[in-house]
Amino acid sequence: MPTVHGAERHFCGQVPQRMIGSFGTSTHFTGGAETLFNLVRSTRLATVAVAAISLTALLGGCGQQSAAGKASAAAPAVHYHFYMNVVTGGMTGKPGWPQFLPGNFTLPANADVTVTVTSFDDGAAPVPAVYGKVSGTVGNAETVNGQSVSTVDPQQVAHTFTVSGLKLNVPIPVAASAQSPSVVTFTFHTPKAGTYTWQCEAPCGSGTAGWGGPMATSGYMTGTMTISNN
Ligand SMILES: [Cu+2]
Repeated sequence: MPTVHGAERHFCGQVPQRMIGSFGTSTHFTGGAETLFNLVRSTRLATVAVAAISLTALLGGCGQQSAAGKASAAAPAVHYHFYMNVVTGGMTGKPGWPQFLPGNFTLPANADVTVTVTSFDDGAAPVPAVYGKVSGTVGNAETVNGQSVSTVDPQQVAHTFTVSGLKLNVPIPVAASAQSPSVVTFTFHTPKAGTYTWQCEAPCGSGTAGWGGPMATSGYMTGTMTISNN
């Protein structure tokens, strides 16, 4: 039995690729207040984009079934793409405070979302082996600089994007250098609407165990992933 959400995702064969939360070419991240402002603004735009898509589905209906016929039936579901950066404290002027940008964000419910994380951090924060394993993504895999992998050497992990409530774990390896970021891409199916806490499980913060500072501060190495129906 098709669900309401399943039906809404097809949009009658319209553009299958929607870009939300697109933060542009992250390899040229410059840091500073202006960039941070743009990121916040983009997050807001992402929410608007999701709302617009739902409205299109609502208003557009699914007419012309016979004309579209087979093409309509075969049209891929709307596929979202979400972009995050991991920047170092040196880049934001807050040494010792690496940060996911954005750290608090909204994604559509019950959707396939491809996430690209571009990490500029060239420092390792070794993790227990379990956090070197990719889980909860399509195929339990991620790509690292274009290459599909199911694990990352725990000693070479810089950060993880982990949502324990969803059994989602995405290790992010150290960047070759600050000028040559690690680009990690994964696809996951978002759950029903709600709020989910994500946490970096690599002790990249302050204090003797590395779990202080950014690791314990929302918007840095932990945050809220809001899953929304519109
Ligand atoms: Cu981290």
